[in-house]
Amino acid sequence: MRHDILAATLVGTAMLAALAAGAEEPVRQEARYLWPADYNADPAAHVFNGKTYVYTSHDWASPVTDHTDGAHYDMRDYHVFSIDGDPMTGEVTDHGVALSIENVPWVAKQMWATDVAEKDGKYYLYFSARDLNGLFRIGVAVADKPEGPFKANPDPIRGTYSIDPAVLTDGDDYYLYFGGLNGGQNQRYDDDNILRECAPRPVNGDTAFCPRVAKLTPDMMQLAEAPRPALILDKDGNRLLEGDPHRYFEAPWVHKYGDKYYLTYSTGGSHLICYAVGDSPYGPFTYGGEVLTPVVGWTTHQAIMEKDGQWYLFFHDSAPSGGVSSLRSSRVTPLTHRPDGSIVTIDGGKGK
Ligand code: FUB
Repeated sequence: MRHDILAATLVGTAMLAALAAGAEEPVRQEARYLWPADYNADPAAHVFNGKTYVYTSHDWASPVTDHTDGAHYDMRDYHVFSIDGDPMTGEVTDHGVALSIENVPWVAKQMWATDVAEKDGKYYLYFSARDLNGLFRIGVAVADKPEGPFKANPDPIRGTYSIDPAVLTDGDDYYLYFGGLNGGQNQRYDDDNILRECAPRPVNGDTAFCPRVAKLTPDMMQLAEAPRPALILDKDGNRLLEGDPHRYFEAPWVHKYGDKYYLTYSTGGSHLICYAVGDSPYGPFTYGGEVLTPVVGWTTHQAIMEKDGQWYLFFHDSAPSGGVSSLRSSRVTPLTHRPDGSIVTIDGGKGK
């Protein structure tokens, strides 16, 4: 069977199965590993010039064994891949290192998740890493081609903190989302963006943290405004609470479907990818459901993109490394929006 027909059949079958079983019943479907030769995580995927490009953190067997605050996620560079044609079957090319710690003077360690946006034929790679003070900041690097190489600015973007940048391109406007809890340090900044010297982690019943959003300046190099919380609300309009397995933890990603903005994110310890829907890039976003149930490994981190009329979910798991949480592998699988705008939940493969 041709792959596009196979994918369509899988999606159609998945949708029917989900509808028959109830909206939140996860469907099992094919998911392709993108780069079996090595470990790579936090995939950020976009179509540039008709081709799919995937930017990943590059996991490796670091000697760091301290798991406090995610120290074992000790990455030192990013890779860029392209996929010809159908992301589920097309040939994957590894274009090598997109950006290395050696070339970014402000970075001390831990190059965590990244994303890339295109504007006027230039490509801007946003990345999170710890600075010389141990604080996570977000930097930007520029290239003339999607495959790089990217040249980093000597300083991080002013006013940024925490981790996991993701950029939404909305017409002529570009919005930067970021923020992750615990090792990602978001709890050290309240909604006023001010760094606290000592900030307790939230406990059950506290108002849950939300990712941050700010418009980028026209040159893509700085924030055009102070970051604000992209609120995630329940159906009654209340902020989700710490202790809710669907509350925000890290990995924001926003895609536009029709005239709605879909914020997807990881829930951390409950190991879900969830979505929330809003009418503006700033939110508020109303909780919608689960996109992906737990994968093998502790983290997962997603990107969602459309190519040739089909939507795709990119994510990672630790199955190929036998469950080592800091040795992850990126995958892609079709994603389905139902006619009512809800998303069909995909089985992440961990089982009960
Ligand atoms: O890869 C390091 C961190 O783990 C990312 O920044 C998070 O999203 C999680 O995937």
